[in-house]
Amino acid sequence: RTVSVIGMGYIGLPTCAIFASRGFQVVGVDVNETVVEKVNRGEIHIVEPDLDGLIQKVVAQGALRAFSTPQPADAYVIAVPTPITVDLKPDVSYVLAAARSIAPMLKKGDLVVLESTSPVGTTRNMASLLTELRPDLSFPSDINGDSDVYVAYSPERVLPGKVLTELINNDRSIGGLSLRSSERTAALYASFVAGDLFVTVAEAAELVKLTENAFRDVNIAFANELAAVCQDLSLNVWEVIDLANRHPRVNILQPGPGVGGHCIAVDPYFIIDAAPESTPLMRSARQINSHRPHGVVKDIEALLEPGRKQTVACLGLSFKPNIDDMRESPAVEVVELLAANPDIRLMAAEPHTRSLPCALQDKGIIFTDALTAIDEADIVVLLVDHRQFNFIDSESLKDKKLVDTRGLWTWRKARRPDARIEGKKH
Ligand code: SAJ
Repeated sequence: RTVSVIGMGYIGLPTCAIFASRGFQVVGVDVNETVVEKVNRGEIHIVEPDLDGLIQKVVAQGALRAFSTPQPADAYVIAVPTPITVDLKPDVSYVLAAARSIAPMLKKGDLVVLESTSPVGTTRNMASLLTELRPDLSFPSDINGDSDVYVAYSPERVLPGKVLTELINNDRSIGGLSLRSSERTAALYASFVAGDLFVTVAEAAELVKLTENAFRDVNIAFANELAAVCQDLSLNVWEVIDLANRHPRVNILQPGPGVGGHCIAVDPYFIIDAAPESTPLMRSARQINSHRPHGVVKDIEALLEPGRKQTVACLGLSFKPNIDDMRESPAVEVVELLAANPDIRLMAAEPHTRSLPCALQDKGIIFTDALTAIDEADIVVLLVDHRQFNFIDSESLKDKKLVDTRGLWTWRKARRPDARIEGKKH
């Protein structure tokens, strides 16, 4: 049994590793030659706990081999990027290119599963393209019918930093273009998924994936809006949220400098694009979250004393805590905006990387460690709540002006010990 995974990125590579560890012969395909060479050496090009050891093992066993062009298999799993264009339209060209690349190899009995986050209708469009390219084979067209090749959508929903455990333990939706396609897909994933598998139609499975991330975006926008309300009313937003969340049916997420990464900040646009008249809430959440970095910069600039150049130390650059990924990071955007202010001497610290990302190079920003930056700063800005920053001594922050976008110092560390009177259930 051979599985080919097209795209060896943040999702494809761990998926290759898991299939290979469950007895499949796995062929990983990526257009990037460097990725292919690295994987064939048993190395990885992304940071993800425990993945390096697993890849090393399955490559040494000969269960995973990487190629830059597609190879024949019995099942094809497509895990390529689906970005948005500058005018916020979904770009499914990588999915269609992947389908084109496997079309010549398809044979009767094969399965094609799309995993990439995709606009509603993409799986069916992909099947239409395959039908055009391979008129000699039949593809699913009727939910109850049979076909030569089976096609389904089954989105990943794993959290970067916990990918291996979540791949195994999370439940999965499976949207086959026919019931037989769903059955085949369920059998494939049952080889490693310990969670439940839920069968639905392809379009519903596509919308489910987008909905999960849009829900999180709206919830974070709510927290960010509440942060603005609390600023107006001189209240501590983290305390308000913490106490509101003690209600058994309230679960508000955390405010911050904005929403980064390549999922939550992107996927709602796939829904907005498909139903522009019906999505005022999602659109407004996107606006609130993508405007946050500008709000943070305004708060920092309000602390500057006129007529004197002051040092601002920005702590953290990644898009969320305890990872090195700086793609679409709101922290990077804050630093980039601050770099344009001639009254600021700007310092930045990011314990997970050795240098500034491209977007911040040649802008006069001093890249250093957190303690040096704090020491020299007039204003300290906490942009990412990395574990390391928990250990910063409050003495070193004593005479500094603080902009704490994650509530690390202003709430999590400063919680009053006498503010909780324990009830009988304790
Ligand atoms: N964030 C906040 N406040 C919060 C939580 C997050 O401001 O309370 C910010 C983070 O700092 C970060 C951004 O949101 O900048 C996104 O981080 P995240 O941890 O919420 O999500 P991702 O992008 O790492 O992964 C998400 C996950 N989706 C959901 O939790 C619904 C993951 O399960 C998906 O598989 C992934 O998107 C994906 O690939 O779609």
